Amino acid sequence: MTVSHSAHWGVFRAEWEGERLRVTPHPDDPDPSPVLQNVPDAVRHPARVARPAVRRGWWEHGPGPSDRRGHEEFIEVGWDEVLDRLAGELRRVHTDHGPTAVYGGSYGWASAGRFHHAQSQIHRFLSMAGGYTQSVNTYSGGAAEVLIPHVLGPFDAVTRSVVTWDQIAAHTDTVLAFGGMALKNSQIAPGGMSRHVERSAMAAASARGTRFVLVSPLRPDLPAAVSPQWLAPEPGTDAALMIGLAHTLLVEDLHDRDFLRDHCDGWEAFREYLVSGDGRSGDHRRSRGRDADWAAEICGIPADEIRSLARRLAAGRTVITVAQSLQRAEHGEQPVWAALALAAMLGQIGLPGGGFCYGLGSLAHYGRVRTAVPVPTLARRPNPVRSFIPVARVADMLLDPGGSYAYNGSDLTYPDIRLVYWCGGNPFHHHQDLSRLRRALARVDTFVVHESVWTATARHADVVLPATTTLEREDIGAGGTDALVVAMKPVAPPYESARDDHAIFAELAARLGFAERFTEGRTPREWLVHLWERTEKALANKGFPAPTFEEFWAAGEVTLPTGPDDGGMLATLRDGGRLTTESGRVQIGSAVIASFGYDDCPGHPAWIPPSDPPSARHPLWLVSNQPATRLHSQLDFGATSAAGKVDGREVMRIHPADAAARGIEDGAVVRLVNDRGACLAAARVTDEIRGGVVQLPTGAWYTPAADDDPTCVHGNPNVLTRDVGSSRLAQGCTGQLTTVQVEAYVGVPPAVQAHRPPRIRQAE
Ligand SMILES: Nc1nc2c(c(=O)[nH]1)N[C@H]1C(S)=C(S)[C@@H](COP(=O)(O)OP(=O)(O)OC[C@H]3O[C@@H](n4cnc5c(=O)[nH]c(N)nc54)[C@H](O)[C@@H]3O)O[C@H]1N2
Ligand SMILES: Nc1nc2c(c(=O)[nH]1)N[C@H]1C(S)=C(S)[C@@H](COP(=O)(O)OP(=O)(O)OC[C@H]3O[C@@H](n4cnc5c(=O)[nH]c(N)nc54)[C@H](O)[C@@H]3O)O[C@H]1N2
Ligand SMILES: [Mo]
Repeated sequence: MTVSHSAHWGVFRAEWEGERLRVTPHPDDPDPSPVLQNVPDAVRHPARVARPAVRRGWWEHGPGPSDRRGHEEFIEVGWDEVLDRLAGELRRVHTDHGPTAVYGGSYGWASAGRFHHAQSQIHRFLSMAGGYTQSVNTYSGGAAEVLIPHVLGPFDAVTRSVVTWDQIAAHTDTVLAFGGMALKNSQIAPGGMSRHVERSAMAAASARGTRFVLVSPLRPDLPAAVSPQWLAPEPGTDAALMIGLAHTLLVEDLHDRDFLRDHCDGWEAFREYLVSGDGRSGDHRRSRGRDADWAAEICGIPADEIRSLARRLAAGRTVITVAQSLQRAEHGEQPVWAALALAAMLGQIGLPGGGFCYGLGSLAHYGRVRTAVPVPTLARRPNPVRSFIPVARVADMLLDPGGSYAYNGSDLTYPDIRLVYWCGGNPFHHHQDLSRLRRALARVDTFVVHESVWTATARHADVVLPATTTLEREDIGAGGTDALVVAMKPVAPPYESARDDHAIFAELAARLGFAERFTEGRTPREWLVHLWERTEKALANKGFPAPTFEEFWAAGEVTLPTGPDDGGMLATLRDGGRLTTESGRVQIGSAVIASFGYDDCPGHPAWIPPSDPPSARHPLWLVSNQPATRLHSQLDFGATSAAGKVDGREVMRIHPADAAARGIEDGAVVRLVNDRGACLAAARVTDEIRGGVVQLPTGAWYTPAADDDPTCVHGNPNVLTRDVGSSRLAQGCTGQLTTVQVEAYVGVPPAVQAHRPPRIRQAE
């Protein structure tokens, strides 16, 4: 039997051919993702967690700090035993330390499917259990999520559904893409995507005459088919390049004075910054300001190229887009804000196919119109306690209870965490400086993880509860910008004794006395019917055909109507509409941000040099970007992901000159090292990367060489990245860039055994 299913990388059909699961893309998908072919291995891979497992020390000696996490063997125990112990531990922590001592940040992408969505389940459970310390913002856009509401408007409203692919194909003359719009990235959309349109939209625009300018250290960040102009500035210097472009627009009188006067606020402060002292000369009056020559010195793009690019931007309909990667870095707020200022100077914000975009092409959700009715989702419950951290500050919190830090104009204090509960995420994938994360997690009393597979996070836990995958349960797949809603049907029974996250939480809720509130007396199927009803009612209210759940389920999918492609809230700005910012206009400067007094995020876009630039010891920039062959760490053992490795090791790209200087040959094993750690990788020598930069994607499961050697033999770049916030404004993740040395590996490289379970013993 063929069933329909949805994953973050696409909608697909699955059916068994003997022992092998055959997975084929949705027939209407014009550009399906190769990541789909990781799925067949997910059902019965040896990396699956088969039974509840507990760290021996925790089971035998009880909760408490331990540096044995990640080193000790596990004991398999029965479901009832482990749930009894865990319920007791939750009760103990609540009674002795209060609800804020539980960290349910639990950040992570989990899987498609709206009801069994792991984040929704854990947050519902922990809210009902009395509350918890939660996380705010994401690793994806942490800096932009705080900045953009100050300077433009609500993050979702002004980033999604404003400039669409259709508009670009029809109207845009120049697309200036900082960080590119890599097709590898737009394979992905949370909840699922039935039609990947980016490749064809870019091709259609290019065929009409749109010119694409790629600003990135990596040439593949825009498809070669659109013949982009490739500018490769030094990583982390985009804000300087943008300021140089802005200076040219100003001094050549190419800026839109009317737009700046009518729709912007704070222009004067930025203008003054452009023309005033640049730090090169002590004499303020002799300075030419932050002009193209100033920018060229910082970013490495010749000044005449900067000037001619500025002229081109002003010569037609231009859209400026900033990939999320630029803000996942120290001072990551600045390139986003500077790009907005540049777009404001061009005066095209709110025009079709023009103005400013955040993240276009970095996820398939951007650049599309939304569905006209809400898709089914499990509603969030309010957390009864107010305790939160910006998500990427997790290790700081665990290492420094009671410590204070600044965030978005407030001074906050880290809570004292005793129990960490993770469900649907992988901090040993997403967090920076993994040795530090290990030390941080050693300090808590109890670390609980629900996982389907033995990730490094599961291996570092005290209690590992085996979760089903979407392939083993029914659910509704929907994203909100893709019109298709998918009836996700199981293709396999639960693996060994795995259970649904919902079922695990329901069992714990029963032990803690709130089962009825948690389940509301519904079976999972009844929940699906309940979630569908909201969409069904919204369809009926708007006069659209409104299939019942039974009709939807029998059909396997339903196509929802979509909203108009009208430019959203930025288009209304031009007709006198007001934004939700402090002045109601675009904030080129912000008195509010200035009032916070942060020198790492002043009151207007600025160039702030990195605090850890390349040095004699660590001369290379490391770009650790999203992997082309999988979503983050998910299904790293799958066929597509495995095919991208060499002898099971992740591939690092390096420029021929940098390779030759180090005696590194294509395919050789290399060691990347800095003060935080080291990892191995396989070298790919290519001139598609800027000199002085190496690139190693995220997602290889962290695999330490030995108990006493944290070198990752598999190629996880987060052993190297720095665990610091973007600035005091947003405290966002800065994992994208760091500096390293790279050397040829001498000797026989250790074999990679990343996807094996840890040592597990049956309980006596
Ligand atoms: N150096 C560096 N680091 C980065 C980034 C970077 O650019 N550079 N990017 C960052 C970004 S943008 C992001 S979004 C994060 C991503 O970080 P994560 O979202 O944490 O990464 P995933 O690998 O998607 O982790 C999801 C985990 O959930 C598990 N899972 C899937 N479905 C279920 C389920 O139904 N139930 C349960 N219990 N578990 C499930 C999967 O097996 C997997 O281990 O990484 C960040 N880290
Ligand atoms: N295949 C695949 N696609 C994904 C994901 C995945 O795991 N796999 N993850 C998804 C998620 S959660 C997110 S948030 C998005 C993230 O979207 P992004 O953050 O935009 O994606 P990245 O691939 O990390 O970075 C994009 C490109 O930016 C370039 N870059 C890095 N540093 C700089 C710099 O300083 N300046 C300039 N100009 N360019 C720079 C790099 O060459 C990199 O390839 O991707 C999504 N798409
Ligand atoms: Mo992300």
